[in-house]
Amino acid sequence: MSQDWPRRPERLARHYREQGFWEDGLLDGLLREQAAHRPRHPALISGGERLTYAELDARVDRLATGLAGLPLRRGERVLVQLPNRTEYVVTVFALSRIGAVPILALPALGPADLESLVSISDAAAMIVAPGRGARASSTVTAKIASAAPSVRHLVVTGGPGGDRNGGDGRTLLWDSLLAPTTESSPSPDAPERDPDDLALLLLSGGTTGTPKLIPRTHADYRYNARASAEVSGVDETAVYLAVLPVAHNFTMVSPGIVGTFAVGGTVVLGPDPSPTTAFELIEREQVTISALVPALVGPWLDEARRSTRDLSSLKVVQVGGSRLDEATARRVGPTLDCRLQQVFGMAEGLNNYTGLDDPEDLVCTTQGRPLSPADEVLVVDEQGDPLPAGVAGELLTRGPYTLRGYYRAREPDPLRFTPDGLYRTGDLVTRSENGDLTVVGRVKDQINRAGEKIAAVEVEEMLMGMPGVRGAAVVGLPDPVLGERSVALLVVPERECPTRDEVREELLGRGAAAFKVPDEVRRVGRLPLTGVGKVDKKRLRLELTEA
Ligand code: AMP
Ligand code: DBH
Repeated sequence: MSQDWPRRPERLARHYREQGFWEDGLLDGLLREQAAHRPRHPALISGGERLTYAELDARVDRLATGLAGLPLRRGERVLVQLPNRTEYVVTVFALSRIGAVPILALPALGPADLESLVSISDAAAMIVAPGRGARASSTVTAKIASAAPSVRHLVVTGGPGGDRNGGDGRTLLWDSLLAPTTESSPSPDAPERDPDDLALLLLSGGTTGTPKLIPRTHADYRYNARASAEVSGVDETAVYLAVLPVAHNFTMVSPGIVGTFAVGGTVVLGPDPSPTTAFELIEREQVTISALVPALVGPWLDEARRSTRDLSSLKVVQVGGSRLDEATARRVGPTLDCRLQQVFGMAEGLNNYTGLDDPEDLVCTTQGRPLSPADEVLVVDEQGDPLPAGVAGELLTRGPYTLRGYYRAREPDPLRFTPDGLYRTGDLVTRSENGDLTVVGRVKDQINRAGEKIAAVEVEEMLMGMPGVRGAAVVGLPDPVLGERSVALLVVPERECPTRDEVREELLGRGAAAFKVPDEVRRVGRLPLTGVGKVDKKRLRLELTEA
C-alpha cells in the first residue's frame, strides 16, 4: 500500500457525498460552527470549570497556536493519553485545528502499549497526564519519549509530577503552550485540509499481539457523530455526561462528546465512573443522557435505590461495549425512570442502536440496528455465504464511517477484510427479519473484560516467556460482574506453576496494562488442539464451563 491507510474507492466516496452522508466540515469545525451560532451556550463542564462554546473555541485556538509553534505540522501524529478533564477536549480539537492527528489512548494502557503505538505511528509528540503515582509520567513516559526517535515533544498536563523540567528539555507543561489571549485572537493559520483527510487514530480492541490503529476521517467521524445524536435524541438541549474514559470511541462519537457538540448540546465530564459521583453530577447539571458499559449498570441500579439524588432530568441511559444481559436490561428503565438504549459499536466504525421508541422487548433483547441507511451488513457462515434471518453467523460490514483497512497495515489483511472491502467484525450475531441484531458470541479470540478488550495472543505470548511454561492459553469465562473474566491455563510440566501474583509481576514488569493480568491462573496437563494444531479455544471454554 503506497499510502498509510486505504481510502474508500472514488465511486463510493462520491455516493456518500452526494447522498449527504459526508459533509464538507472538519472535526474542529464543529466547535467553530457552534461558537458562531450559540457563543454563550454552555459547551463543557468539568471539575469546577464551565466553558461556553465561545470560551471553549477560544481555548482551542490558544492551544492550537502553541502547538503550531512547537512546531507540530499538518499530518503529524500525536499520542494523547489524558483523563476525563477539560485538557483532553481542548487538546483533541486543537490538534485537529492544526491538521495534526491525535492518537486516542485509553488511560488503562500500559507503557508497552504506548511504546508500540508511538512506534507504529512515528508520533511526533506525546501529550499525557502526570498519572497516578507521578512516576508513571515523569519516568516511564519520558523514557518512552526519549527512546522513540520520532518523538520531539513530551507535553504533560498540570498536577503532581507535571514538572516543567524533564531533564532533556523536551518536557513541556501543557499550560505553558496556551498562547496569550489577544484582543483579536487571531486563530493559527489553518493549513489546507480536506474532509477526507485523517482526523483521528483510534485503538482497536485487536486480536493479535500488536495493537492496530484505526484511521477515521473528518467526514466519517462527523457523520457518525451527527447521525448518532439523532437516534439518541440528542439536540441543543441535551446534557451528556461522560463517565466512561473520554478516549473510548463510545464516549467520543456514539453520540458522546463529538455528537453533542455537533448539535450544540452540553458535555459534562465525570472524573470517575462511580454512581455516587455520577448521580451528584446528574442532579447538579440536569444531565439528560449518559453512556455505560454493562459492568457499571449493576452498581448504578443499586445506588439508585439508595440514593436521594434527583435523577429526574435523565431521559436516556445507553449501554454498550459488551453484551448486556436481558434481566439487567429490564431493570434499567423502571429503576432509573428513563429509556434504555443498547449500543453495539466498534472503534472500526459500525454503530447499532435500539430505537428510543422501540417496544420494551426489542430494547431489552437486541443490541440494535445499524445507524445509517448506507451501512451494509451481512451475516455469513464460515464459508462466507450469507445466512437467513435468525441464524447466527459472523457480522460483516461496509459503510460511510467504517474503515477499509488499518493504519500502516503492511498489506490488505484477508483475515479482517473481504476482497470487496467489507470489515469482518469477528462478532457472531443473529439478525431478525427487521434487521435487529443480537450479539451471541465472538469468532475472534478476544476477551471482553468489563468492556476492555484483551487480545488472548498478546497475554499468551508473555506467559510463554515465563520459566517452565510450555503451553499457555487465555480464555474468557462468563462473570456476573465483568461480563467475562480472563482465565490463564498453563502447561508447566517440570516446575511449580506460577501463582497469579507471579504472573501479575511478570506482566506488569513487561509493561502490560493491569486489566490484561489474568483474573485466574490454573495449571493444566495439556491444552486441547484443533485439527490444524491450534489450541481449540471453543473446546477449552466448553470444558471449563462444564467443569
Ligand atoms: P473495540 O474493538 O474495542 O472497539 O470493541 C468493539 C467490540 O466490542 C465489538 O466488535 C463487539 O465485540 C463488542 N461490543 C461492543 N458493543 C457491544 C454490545 N452492545 N454488545 C455486545 N458486544 C459489544
Ligand atoms: O465497544 C466499543 O468499541 C463501542 C461500544 C459502543 C464503540 O466503539 C461504540 C459504541 O462507538
